[in-house]
Amino acid sequence: MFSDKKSFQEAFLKKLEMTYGKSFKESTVQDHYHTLGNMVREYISSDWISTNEIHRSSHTKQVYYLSIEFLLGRLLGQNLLNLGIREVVKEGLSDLNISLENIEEIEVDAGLGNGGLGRLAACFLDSLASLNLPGHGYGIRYKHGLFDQKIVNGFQIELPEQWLRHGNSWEVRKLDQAIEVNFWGEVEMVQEDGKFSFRHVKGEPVSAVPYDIPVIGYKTDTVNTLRLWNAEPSSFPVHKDVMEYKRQTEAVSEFLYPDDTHEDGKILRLKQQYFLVSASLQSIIRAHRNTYQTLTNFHEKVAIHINDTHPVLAIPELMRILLDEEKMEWEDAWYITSNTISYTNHTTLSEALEKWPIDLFQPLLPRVYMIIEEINERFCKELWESYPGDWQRIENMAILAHGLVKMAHLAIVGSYKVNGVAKIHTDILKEREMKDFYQFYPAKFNNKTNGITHRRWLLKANPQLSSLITEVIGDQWIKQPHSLIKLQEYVKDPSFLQGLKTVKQQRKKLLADIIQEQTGIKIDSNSIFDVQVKRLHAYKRQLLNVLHIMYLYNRLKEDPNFQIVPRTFIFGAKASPGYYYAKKVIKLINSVADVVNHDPQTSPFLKVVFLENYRVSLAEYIFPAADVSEQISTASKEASGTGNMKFMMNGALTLGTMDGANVEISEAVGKDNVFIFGLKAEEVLSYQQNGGYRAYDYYHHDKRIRQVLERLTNGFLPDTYDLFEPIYDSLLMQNDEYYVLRDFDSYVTAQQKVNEAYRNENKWLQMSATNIAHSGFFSSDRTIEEYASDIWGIHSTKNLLNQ
Ligand code: DL6
Repeated sequence: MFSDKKSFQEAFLKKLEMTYGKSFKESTVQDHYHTLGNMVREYISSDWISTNEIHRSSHTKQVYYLSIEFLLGRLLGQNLLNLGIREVVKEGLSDLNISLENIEEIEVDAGLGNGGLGRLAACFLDSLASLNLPGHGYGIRYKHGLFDQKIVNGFQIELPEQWLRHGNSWEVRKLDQAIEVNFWGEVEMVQEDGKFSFRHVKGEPVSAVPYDIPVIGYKTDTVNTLRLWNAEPSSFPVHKDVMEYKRQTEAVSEFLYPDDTHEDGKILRLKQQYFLVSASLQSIIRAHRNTYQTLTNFHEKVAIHINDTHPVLAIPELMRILLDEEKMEWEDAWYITSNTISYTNHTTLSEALEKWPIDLFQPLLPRVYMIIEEINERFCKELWESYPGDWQRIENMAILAHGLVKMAHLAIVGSYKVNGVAKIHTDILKEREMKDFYQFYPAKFNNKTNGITHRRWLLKANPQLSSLITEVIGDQWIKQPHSLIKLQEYVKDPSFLQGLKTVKQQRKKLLADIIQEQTGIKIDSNSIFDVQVKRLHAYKRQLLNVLHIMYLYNRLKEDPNFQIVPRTFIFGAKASPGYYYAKKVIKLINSVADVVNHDPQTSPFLKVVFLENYRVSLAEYIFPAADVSEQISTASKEASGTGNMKFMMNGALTLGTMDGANVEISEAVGKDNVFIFGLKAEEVLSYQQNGGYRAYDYYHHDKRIRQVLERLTNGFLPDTYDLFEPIYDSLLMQNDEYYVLRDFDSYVTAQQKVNEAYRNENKWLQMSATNIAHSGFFSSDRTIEEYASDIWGIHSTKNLLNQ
């Protein structure tokens, strides 16, 4: 049906009529979207079946990526592109007077994630399928993804997200494969054949119903699966109050928790974690049993990766199944489990390291808790043998301590590999945060620097730049992103640079139009587009950016000789609804924008835009238009960052600290092609350890800082009264935990360098081209190849597919 535009048109019209019982004339864009979506899903169904069949029959090892978040964004455009049928569809629709772009635009993002961690999982799925690797995702089908953000009067307001409102063409409900997950209840000891074992009984069952979404590789026959679990009432409820039971059950997959750092210890969140893990493991084991009739080879045929600690209960749950259902001995079960599970750590922020109160944990998951107790006891015994008498060390490393279950400790003990997400992050884990564990298990620890799928973030998001690149070096880069390095030969080529300039200009105009439409603010598309888009968090230091804008404004007002290249500062960020400080910063950005944008003296040089509801589909318009990529976290705090990679790939220059993957970006392109500033990670860590930082000193000695901070609270920002006092206090009374004032001067200097560099257009374009040329390393294809060979031991099934 997609072989040529004629047969596509016929199939499209027929499908439209059959699905909606409407004539073409009566149909809506929504109808067109779903018709096309259904056609694509049907089109790939035979490849989907044969991929599964090949994985089964070839007995190839498979990886299952367990993640509480998958931030997919829109699927239609990417699927058409990966299948290589976008042009046929576009032409076919255009003959019917339908715009494919309009159809693509009405798709609501699948926003089942908060930020970096969830988007990484989505990039990994694309790379696994595109590299023909047998790898599948398991997650939760939240009814409401991350909240929709509205900005009202400069404040963030949250609205429930509704991605399923019009149905979802991509998923297939598989009721016949539903699984029961049990909560609460008790543990019973049973004797069988003279052996004692345990059983979880009298639990409250929740039915986990799988919804499968095809993951289509780029121009290959591989179609992997993302399986999302929906929580529904079981057919065998034990609850007396049926309505209450239904409500409690459905609540499990109702909402994505809107916080990527603070864990607030809600029982529903723990329920979600166990729901994901138990349903996934039971389903993986069922498939394995069907193929092999035994679980003794489980670890040889299955790798299970846990994305952060949220799915760490996979460890005791696998043990439970092997012990209680398979009746294995502890040692055998532990051998299989600890050779199946691997774990990625995504943060060193202590508030983000999950710890669950035992009081809350044990009643909800009694048998799982018992198993954790046993794992802990055996682990502590091992520690005692290695470090006899070193009680302090054992207490620090224990899984259960001070009334808490320490999820990261459980993850390290039960996994065969543990990785960080950028070189500096892994080093910090090894040398500081997880030092004791690294000493005990040196071989487990490894680094896997994050990556992003260049097929979404370049090929799809920036077709103009993609065509230019292909004109110059051919299209090999799409399958082999490291070959982008061939562009290095052209970084001084005038016609390539001219092309780059034209593309950037086009994309800036497009974003300027979107900004005007969404905010009413008219921006100069010749100004420098300086962008910071990411979750709002104190450590990411949007505050440093906004204080610098206030400083620029003051200079422009006071110093007639002060000149800058016109600059548009663009922000996009959601704050967790309960994160008081972060919400204040959003209001501050908007208040500063109000003053700056309405001042006729400064507005030709300075504009500030806050784009509401930052999400994947909006990001696809932002990255291609950026000149400057703000990556200004306090060094040591950002594990990797992935936005930094998306900007670089689209030719923006990084203005950043030596943190996360900025370090590797800077090494790849060389110091002359990035703007680095601020404290180094060692300096931050040394301040933290030894003290010696006094924010007041910077306030007293730097007039610029004084003036800017005073303006936070002295009425300069209209109608804000004492609104920003908490921000002022965080910097001075609470001694500036994230070293904003400490890095202020160095940031101002780096910004001046940006300003000067931009004046030399040719030089800037060369820097931009150099960044694109070196961005291939940051493709998730490279990352996934490393995971596949160093951690999972899985191989491409390309040859099998072609047989
Ligand atoms: O690894 C993906 C992404 C990193 O790029 C970010 O630097 C890091 O902050 C983020 N971590 C989280 C973890 N939050 N918790 N827990 O989102 O992971």
